[in-house]
Amino acid sequence: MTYIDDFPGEARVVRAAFAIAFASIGLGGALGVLQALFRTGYSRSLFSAVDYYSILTAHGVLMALVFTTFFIVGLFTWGVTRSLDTGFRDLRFTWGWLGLMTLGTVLAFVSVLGGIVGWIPTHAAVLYTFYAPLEASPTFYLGLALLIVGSWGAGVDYVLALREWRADNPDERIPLQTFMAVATMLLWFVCTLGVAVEVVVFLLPWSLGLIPRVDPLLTRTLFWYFGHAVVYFWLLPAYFVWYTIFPKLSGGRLFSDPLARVVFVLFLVLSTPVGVHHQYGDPGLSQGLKFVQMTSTYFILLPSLLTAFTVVASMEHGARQRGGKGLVKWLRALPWEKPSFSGIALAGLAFAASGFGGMVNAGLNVNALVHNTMWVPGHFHLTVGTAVALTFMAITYWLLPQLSGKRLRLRTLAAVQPYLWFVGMVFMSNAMHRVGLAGVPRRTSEPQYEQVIFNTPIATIGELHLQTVGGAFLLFASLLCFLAVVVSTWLGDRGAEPLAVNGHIPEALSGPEHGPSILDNFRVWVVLTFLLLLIAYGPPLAAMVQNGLFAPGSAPI
Ligand code: HAS
Ligand code: CU
Repeated sequence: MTYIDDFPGEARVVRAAFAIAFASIGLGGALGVLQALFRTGYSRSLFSAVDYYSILTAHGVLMALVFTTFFIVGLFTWGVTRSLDTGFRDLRFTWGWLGLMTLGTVLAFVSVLGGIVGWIPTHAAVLYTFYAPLEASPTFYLGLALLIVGSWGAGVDYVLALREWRADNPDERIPLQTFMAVATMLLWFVCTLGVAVEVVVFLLPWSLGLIPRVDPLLTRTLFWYFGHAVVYFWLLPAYFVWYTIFPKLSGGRLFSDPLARVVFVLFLVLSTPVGVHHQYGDPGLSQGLKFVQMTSTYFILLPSLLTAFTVVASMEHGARQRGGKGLVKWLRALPWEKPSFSGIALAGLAFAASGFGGMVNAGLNVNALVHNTMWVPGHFHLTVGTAVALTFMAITYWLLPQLSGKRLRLRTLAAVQPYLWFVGMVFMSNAMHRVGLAGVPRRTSEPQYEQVIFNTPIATIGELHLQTVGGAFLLFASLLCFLAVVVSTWLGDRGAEPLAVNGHIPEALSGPEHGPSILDNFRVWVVLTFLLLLIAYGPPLAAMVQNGLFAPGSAPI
């Protein structure tokens, strides 16, 4: 039996969410290529320097906010219903939140489009970080608000399903996939509070003309309270795949279930009180506050380092089950020809590199070298653009047959797709890091330093620009392969023979009973999260609003 036979209604929801996610990544990816051509100077005639900002906003919003959120709610809907073995109580509610998310996305996208298309009376060239003093049309903020409120509905569905399951299974440990989905959604509830206040209390009334001005420092601080934690809202679903499905794809089993729970609890508690590491350059925030949040940022490395060891250990266990031997030779025993496996392994490899980049970013003093340079887009194309996006694409190859009852088609394209992505990203992101170190800024339409020339000398900015553009084309080719496989599979017939993909997930080598049951007590972790938040954000926010909510001020403590 596959998922679609057990939960046909939920499978339809997941497919709808995935369809919107894939449409966004397709459109956003095409805009990405245009951007690379424009920014490196290869084709400055594509659009105007002013339109660049609208296109950059559309690219960032579609990739980082829309693709991720839709994929995540789809993935978790599958994981929760599968692991609890119960469907949602009322699918009308489920379609309701998915509809709200879709409406919000359309509204936000059309608002951005207004900046380029003359007859649409909106503008939103505010980038995907959309904080003041840049201002967008109210419809843009409204759209994003609906996207977020809709995604809260997904969290409500997961929590309700868990409560129902708990009533029937009072003494059992929460199944791991549901545990992870609920922990991630709790993190999402906590961190979106910041952006909700920013949008509803400040940005929306301001863009409607109801209040004359906002305090940029206060709204930026509220944004980054959300803006850092959101990266773990993207990462944790990838970890969900790495912990619960990847060991099986490697041929083995997860090493430790309790450790996976500890990792997710650490993310829930520690992800939010670190947002100030995006504001090291902001005047008005004290060095003391920046130092404290730098220290907490280094704590949040811990769960990822734990993940690196456990996931690689589980992968090695799988390789040895498949007959792998030796210190490193076991790597050869892994199924590198299977895109669901290779995509995740390559995503992990990219994440190992970008994790070190993150450590550089987090240093209060070293950050001054890289802040606002192309280094930062280099960092996030490896993290969210590869560790997360490539994992999502890879697992689609494994999930789609279970969700549609159809065999995966165009398998050769699928097999090369992760490698193309990885190689493209190695070129593009390495070049971005390096031009960033040389001082090329981000968030600007002007190509700094050398302009394009095809026969640029080696080891110059011009050569790195060439690598950026070359990488971008490989990435786009990879994306086209992915979309071709998905669309062709989707349009294919349901064959008569049973599917080769088996959705069963084996138990961990060390099961949940080996960990303390307090791990499953989300109430404790949420209280602890708010306590830390009070310490981290209470004093600076109180200082900022002392001279009035809407007046610019600073946080001297
Ligand atoms: Fe970051 C900026 C610090 C992780 C995303 N980050 C950004 C921005 C984005 C982003 C989008 O402290 C730009 C925002 C903007 O537009 O301004 N980041 C960190 C740190 C981490 C980190 C310390 N970032 C992420 C993740 C992201 C993400 C995850 C998205 C998903 N980041 C920063 C800072 C800035 C920043 C500053 C501000 C910069 C500035 O000045 O503007 C850590 O969480 C990283 C920990 C990771 C590790 C790696 C562990 C390795 C693993 C791999 C295992 C291997 C496997 C496979 C499974 C310690 C788990 C093996 C395969 C074989 C074949 C062997
Ligand atoms: Cu961050």
